[in-house]
Amino acid sequence: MQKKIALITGVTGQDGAYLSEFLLKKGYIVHGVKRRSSLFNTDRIDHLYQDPHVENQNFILHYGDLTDSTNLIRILKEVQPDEIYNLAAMSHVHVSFEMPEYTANADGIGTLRLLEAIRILGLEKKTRIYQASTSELYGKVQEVPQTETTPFYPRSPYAVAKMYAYWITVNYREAYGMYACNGILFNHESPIRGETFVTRKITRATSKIALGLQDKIYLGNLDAQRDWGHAKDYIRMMWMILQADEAEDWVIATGKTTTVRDFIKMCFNHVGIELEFKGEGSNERGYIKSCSQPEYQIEIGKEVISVDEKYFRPTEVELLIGDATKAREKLGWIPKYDLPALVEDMMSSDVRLMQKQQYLKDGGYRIKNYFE
Ligand code: NDP
Ligand code: GDR
Repeated sequence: MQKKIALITGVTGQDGAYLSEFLLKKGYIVHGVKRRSSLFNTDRIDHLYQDPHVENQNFILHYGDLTDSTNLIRILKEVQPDEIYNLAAMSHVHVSFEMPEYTANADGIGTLRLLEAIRILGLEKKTRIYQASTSELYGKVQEVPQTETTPFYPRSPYAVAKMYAYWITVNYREAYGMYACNGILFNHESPIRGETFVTRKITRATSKIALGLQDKIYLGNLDAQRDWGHAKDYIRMMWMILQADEAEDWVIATGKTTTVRDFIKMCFNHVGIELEFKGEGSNERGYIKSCSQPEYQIEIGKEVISVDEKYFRPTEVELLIGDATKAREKLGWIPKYDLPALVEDMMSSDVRLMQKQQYLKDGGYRIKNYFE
C-alpha cells in the first residue's frame, strides 16, 4: 500500500514536533516547512532528522514561510500531500500586540495562501487540510463552557487574524467542496512548550528557584483562567479530525479551568514548596510558606512571585473553558493527561534540565562568550 503523505507547516514548533513523530509512527511520509534562521531552529525535531543523502527518507524538510505564496505553491506541487496540517503561526498573543500587521499576514492571509495553493494546483479533491484554530477566538466571555456554536469575540491581533483563518477555511470548504477543517484547540502544553508561554515560564522558573539558580519570577495576570491540556493528546486529535467521514470544525478541550495562580501553586508543590499569596492586582506577591525538602535550602518567607504590569495585555481573555462533547461522541476523544499529570511531566523535565545547569555551575564550568 502507498504511504500517505503529510505536509506540516510550523514543523519546528511544539505541536509540529509531536505531530511529526506521531505521523511517522503511523507510517506516513512527513514533509515539514521550516523557516530559515541564522541559528539552528530544529531542536525539537532533531531526533527525527534523517540524512538527506540516504535513500527512502520519510522525514523531509523544506525552507518556507507562510508569507510567501510562490514558495508554498512550489512546495505543494513537489510534495502532492494527502494531508496538510497548517500549524505555522506567530502564536504568541502578547507579542501580536507588538506585531499586529505581521501576525495578520502570517496567521490570517497565510492560511488563505495555503488554501489558494491547493486550488491553483487542482488538489481540492485529493488534499485534506487542518487549520490550527484556537480558543482565543472566544475572547471576551459570551458563554461558558465554549462549544462549536459559541459566538466569537477576539481580543488580540492574534485572535483576529486566526478568526480570518477560521472563516476562510469554512468558506473554502463550502465554496469548493474542499476537505478543510478547523480544530478549535484550547491551550495545550508540554515539556517542549515555548519558554515564554506562561506554563513553561513557570515550570522553568520554579525548577530554578528550588535549585537556587534564580530568585523570583515576574508574571502578569494571575487571575486568568485557562483550560490546559497536554499537547500529546491534542496532536492525536488533529489527525483524527482529518480521518473523519465529513469535514467539520471541532472543539478540543479538557472541560476544566484553572487560574495561573493555582498552576503556580501546583508547580511549587511538585518540588515540596508551599506558597502563600498576598496583595491584589499589580501588588500581588507570592511568598514561600513552607518547604518539605531540606536539600533545597529554601528561605521561608522569601518573595518568589512578583506581578509586573509589563506582562498585562491591552485586552485580556479572562476565562476559557471548553466543552468537547462533539469530539468525545463522534471522534472518541479521551485525553490521557489531566492537569496534575501535565504538571508532573513538565516539572520533572524542567527539574532535570536545571539540574544539569546546576551541575555545570557547581563544577565551575562557564561557557566562554564569543567576544571575550
Ligand atoms: P509554536 O509557537 O510552538 O510553533 C509555531 C510554528 O510556526 C514554529 O515552527 C514557527 O517557526 C512557525 N512559524 C511562525 N511564523 C511562521 C511563518 N511566517 N511561516 C512559517 N512558519 C512560521 O506554536 P504551537 O506548536 O504551540 O502551536 C501550533 C499552532 O496551533 C499555531 O498555529 C498556534 O497558533 C495554534 N494553537 C496553539 C495552541 C496551544 O495551546 N499550543 C492552542 C490553539 C491553537 P520557528 O520555530 O522558526 O519560530
Ligand atoms: P495564551 O497563552 O495567551 O492563552 O495563548 P499564554 O501562556 O501566553 O498566557 C496564558 C495566560 O497567562 C497570563 N499570564 C502570562 N502569560 C505569559 N505569556 N507570560 C506571563 O508572564 C504571564 N503572566 C500571566 C496571560 O495574560 C494569559 O491570560 C496560548 C498560545 O499558545 C496561543 O497560540 C493559543 O492560540 C492559545 O494559547 C489557545
